[in-house]
Amino acid sequence: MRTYFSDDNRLHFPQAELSGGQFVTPFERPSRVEYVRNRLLTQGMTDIRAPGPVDMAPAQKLLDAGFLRFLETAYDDWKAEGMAGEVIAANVPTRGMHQDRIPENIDGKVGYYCHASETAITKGTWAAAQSSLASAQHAQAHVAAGARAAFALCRPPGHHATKDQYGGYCFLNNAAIVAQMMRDGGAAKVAVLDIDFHHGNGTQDIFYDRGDVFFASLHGDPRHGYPYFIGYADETGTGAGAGANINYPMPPGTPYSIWSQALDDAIAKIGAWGADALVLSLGVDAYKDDPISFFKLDSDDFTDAGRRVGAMGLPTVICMEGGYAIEAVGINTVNVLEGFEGA
Ligand code: 7XA
Ligand code: ZN
Repeated sequence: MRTYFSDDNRLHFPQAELSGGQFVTPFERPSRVEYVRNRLLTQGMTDIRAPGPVDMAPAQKLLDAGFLRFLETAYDDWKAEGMAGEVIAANVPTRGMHQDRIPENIDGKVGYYCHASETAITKGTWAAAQSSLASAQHAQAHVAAGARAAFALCRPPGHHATKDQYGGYCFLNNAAIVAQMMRDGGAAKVAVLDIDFHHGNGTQDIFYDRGDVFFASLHGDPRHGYPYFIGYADETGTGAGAGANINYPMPPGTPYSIWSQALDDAIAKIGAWGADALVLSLGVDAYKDDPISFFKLDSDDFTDAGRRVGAMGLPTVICMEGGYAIEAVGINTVNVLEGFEGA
């Protein structure tokens, strides 16, 4: 399986993440994807290519124009206002406040466009987010040209980014944009299967009212884990999208024996729905030693999960999402790819 990967991911590496009331080195850091790249090479998956240029047109079609402009200019606007540090949201519109008025002040704008303040924007964030999207787009082009599957080693990840909000380390929703590109390329029905530990709220947001893209997410129960306010089982889609969204929230300590039942159910539902192409949002933070998650999957389980997804037989673009047990991230990610290829 071919991998697309951009060194420009390194342009995004905030000094700090607000976690547990402290500023710590971000869990989402460049070494994560270096471990994946090294593991790919160790395992002989050496077809790793730099993506060509990003195409922003599909993002512009799918996402809010003001949000894209914001992401592009936020850091410069922040600095122009005399802010000393990186861009961090401190004031957000909560219950009882206006949800639809966008402040002119950059501090206010950041609060409007951000849903989680752990995620900082740096000078290089926009370029890195675009390079991440470029990897996903070129993986999609490779599949459109006839490959069974391709792996986009995206960083920063994307599945928490909505039409008009960033957060959870995500800025541009790579998986959603690629799903739209598959639709535009001729696939009648596209499914996004999200096996990252965290609910793919951004992908759900983007397709919630659409009947042509099915979204399934396996994740930590939002009563116990980020993103906390979305990801419940009763969120099933609306309008034309009614019935095309399915969530599998699971409790702390969930082992593979339970998790894999949810995976099988999601796979069966995607099959019954009639998807003819698949995007896999691949996070490996369901791993037992992940520092910010609470499932109990072991490394071998990821191989088995990959096998089950590969057995779906669909043209598939695999986009990297989360995973923070740094040294195991490479093993677990490549295990999924190997399982997929061995199906
Ligand atoms: O899939 N998403 C992630 O792995 C990022 C989760 C961010 C959690 C931060 C909570 N403050
Ligand atoms: Zn995650």
